[in-house]
Amino acid sequence: MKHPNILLTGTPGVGKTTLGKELAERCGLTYVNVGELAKEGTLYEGYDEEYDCPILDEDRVIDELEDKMGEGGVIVDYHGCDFFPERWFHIVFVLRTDNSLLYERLQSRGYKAKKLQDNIQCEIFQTIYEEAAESYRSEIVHQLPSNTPEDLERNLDQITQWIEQWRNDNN
Ligand code: DAT
Repeated sequence: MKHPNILLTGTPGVGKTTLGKELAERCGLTYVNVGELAKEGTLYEGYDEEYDCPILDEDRVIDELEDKMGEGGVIVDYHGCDFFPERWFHIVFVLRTDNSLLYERLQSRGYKAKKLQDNIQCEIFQTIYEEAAESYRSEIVHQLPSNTPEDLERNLDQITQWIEQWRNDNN
C-alpha cells in the first residue's frame, strides 16, 4: 500500500466534509462520504421512525468499500466508526466543536428541535470519541479541535505532514 487510509469522524456539523475534501485535494487522496455513498447506492436496511432517517446497511457499505480500502489512499468521512473493520485505517481523527458553535452550524443546516438536541448531546457526551476509542488502538486515535478557520488550516497542515511521513516510511 502506497498511501494511508484515514478516518474522519465526529458529530454531524463538526467539519468532516470540509476537512476531508480539502485534504484529499491537497494530498491526492480519494475522499469518500459514507452518507452520500449510502444515498447513491440506497445502502439502507429500513427506516428509523424516531429519527426520521433511513438506517444504514453497514454490511453493504463495507462490501462496497472493501476493494478501494485495500488499495489505500482513502479518506472516509462518517459520523460513526464502530462498524468499519479496524484493519482499514492507519489513523483516526475525531473532530470536536464547542457546543455553541455546533448549535449554530446545525441550526443553519435546518435541523429541528429533537435532531438538534440529540446531536448537541452527542457532542457533549463525546459519544463518537468514545466509540472511536473503543474501536481502534489508542495510538491511532486523535482528537482535533474544529471551531475556527485557523483550526481547519492547522488540521490540514498537521495531517498533510503526517501523510508525507507515512509515505516516506512505507515506500
Ligand atoms: P460535517 O461534514 O462534519 O457534518 P461540515 O464539513 O459540513 O461538517 O461543516 C459544517 C459547517 O461548519 C459548514 O458550514 C462549514 C463549517 N465549518 C467546518 N469546519 C469549520 C471550521 N474549522 N471553522 C469554521 N467553520 C467550519
